[in-house]
Amino acid sequence: MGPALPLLLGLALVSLSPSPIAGVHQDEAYEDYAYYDYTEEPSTISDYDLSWLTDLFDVLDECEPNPCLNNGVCDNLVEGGYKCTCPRPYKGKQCEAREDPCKKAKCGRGECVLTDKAPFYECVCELPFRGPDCRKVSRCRPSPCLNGAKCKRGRTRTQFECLCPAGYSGKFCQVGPDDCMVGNGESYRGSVSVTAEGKACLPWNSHLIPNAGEILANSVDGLGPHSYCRNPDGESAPWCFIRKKSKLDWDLCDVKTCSVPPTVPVIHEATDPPTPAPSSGQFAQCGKPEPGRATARVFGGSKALPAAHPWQASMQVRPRGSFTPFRHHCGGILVGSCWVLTAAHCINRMHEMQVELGGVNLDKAEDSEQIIPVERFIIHEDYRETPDALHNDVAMLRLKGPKGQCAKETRFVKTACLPSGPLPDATECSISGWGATEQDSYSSQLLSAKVRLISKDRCTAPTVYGNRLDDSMICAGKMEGGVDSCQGDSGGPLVCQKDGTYYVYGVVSWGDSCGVKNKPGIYARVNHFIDWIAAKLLSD
Ligand code: 4AZ
Repeated sequence: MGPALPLLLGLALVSLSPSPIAGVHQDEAYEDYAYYDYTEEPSTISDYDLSWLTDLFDVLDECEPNPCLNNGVCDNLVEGGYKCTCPRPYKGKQCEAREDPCKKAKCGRGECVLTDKAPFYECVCELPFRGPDCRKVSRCRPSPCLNGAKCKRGRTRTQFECLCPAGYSGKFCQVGPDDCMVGNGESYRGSVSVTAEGKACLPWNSHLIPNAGEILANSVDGLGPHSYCRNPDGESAPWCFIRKKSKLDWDLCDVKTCSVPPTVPVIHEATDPPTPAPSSGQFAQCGKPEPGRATARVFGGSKALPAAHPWQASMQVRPRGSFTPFRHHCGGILVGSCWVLTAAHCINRMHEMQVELGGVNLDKAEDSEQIIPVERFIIHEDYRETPDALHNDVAMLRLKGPKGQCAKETRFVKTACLPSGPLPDATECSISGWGATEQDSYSSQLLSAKVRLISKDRCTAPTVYGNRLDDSMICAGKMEGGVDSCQGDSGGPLVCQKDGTYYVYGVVSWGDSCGVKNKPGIYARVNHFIDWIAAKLLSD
């Protein structure tokens, strides 16, 4: 059974819909009212009990709380619903998206990057090209060489070279003798800006990087309007995005390892004291990734940054009774300190299970990760697998530990909130997992993508899934294909943001193939299972 909110919204819709026979209904309502009026006539208008009217307006105020993001201004529409007026450069129903002025900009021999001020873009020229559209050529005037390097003109019109002083390197001699990294370079803030193969790094605010606008708005993890190599996601070394045959790709950079301990202490983020779990068995907060990091995700290049999906679990298995290493099998979603929501089809009674929380790289032991054995599982009583579909594909994993004290709440490990009602079709949500990509059967790095909720009508069209769907399922993805969940992502989250909080809206379940046109991903519809999930959470 669904929660109360869908019912409320249903009522609101009924009261809102302009009916062709509205006049008749109004007359009837008036007659009722007139009769009541006659028997108990109030002395003044203020004596009428108008609370029903204010109640009605309460229900109808779709701008409370403000659904518009990024300082958008909300207006209720007469015909129902709301409209957000978005400040530039934001757009979309809820001002959630950013316009891409780079689509129209002409940057010649340069890269179009997003900026904070109108016209919200600029061209970063590939020197010696210069000017607002990178079409002028000027090699050494002014000199692009840094650290006292001399600029030397080459034979052709565009050739130049920076002659670096001893100890300096890089095309512009920007890499100094102390430019080095410690460990895997997570704290590296130096100036190397080419990959190990010598490819020029794209600026982190390049419009080619799907989340460039958000990276720009939250200059965290050393990312910002520059093209230096960084390691925000636990890679083996600093890396950067590059252009490869006009497509976005990424590669590691060759940064020197420091030979002496750096003078500035390296702060290890994972040593944050964990917030004590409250006795209710729930974490202090749900659905809030680390401030500033929530939006600092890198998609498209498809890498997800640490702490951006802190409810993401890797469900790992090995044959029961064996001592072979655990391997990633499915995704999961942390919904309580001791409870992970996953897909029923991920569970095999012959498997011993554990979950890994707080990590992004499955091939590496990370300081931020927590590995917890699974004590028991509960498969939904109505779970059914047919050749056509997976019905009621949800299960709960009870982690090992005393009530409320299994996973510890840290900046890398947090619960997702459970939704309290439906979200509109076309809401932008995100999926994440270590599942199959176009290239590989599994990804060692956590990947993430944006998808949209797809209406039941569109998804049950004969060319899509026809009558194979039931109320336990929801469709999300892109009808045109390309962005989707896949094998190995099953059991993982489809989360949607509302007023800055993330709600788990779906559990990756099934679909015809992956990323194919007209075959979006099918997710177990969490709204349909709220009572079932809550009962398990409260049971223990
Ligand atoms: C799977 O096999 C699977 N494209 C998961 C998700 C989707 C397809 C298959 C959706 O686990």
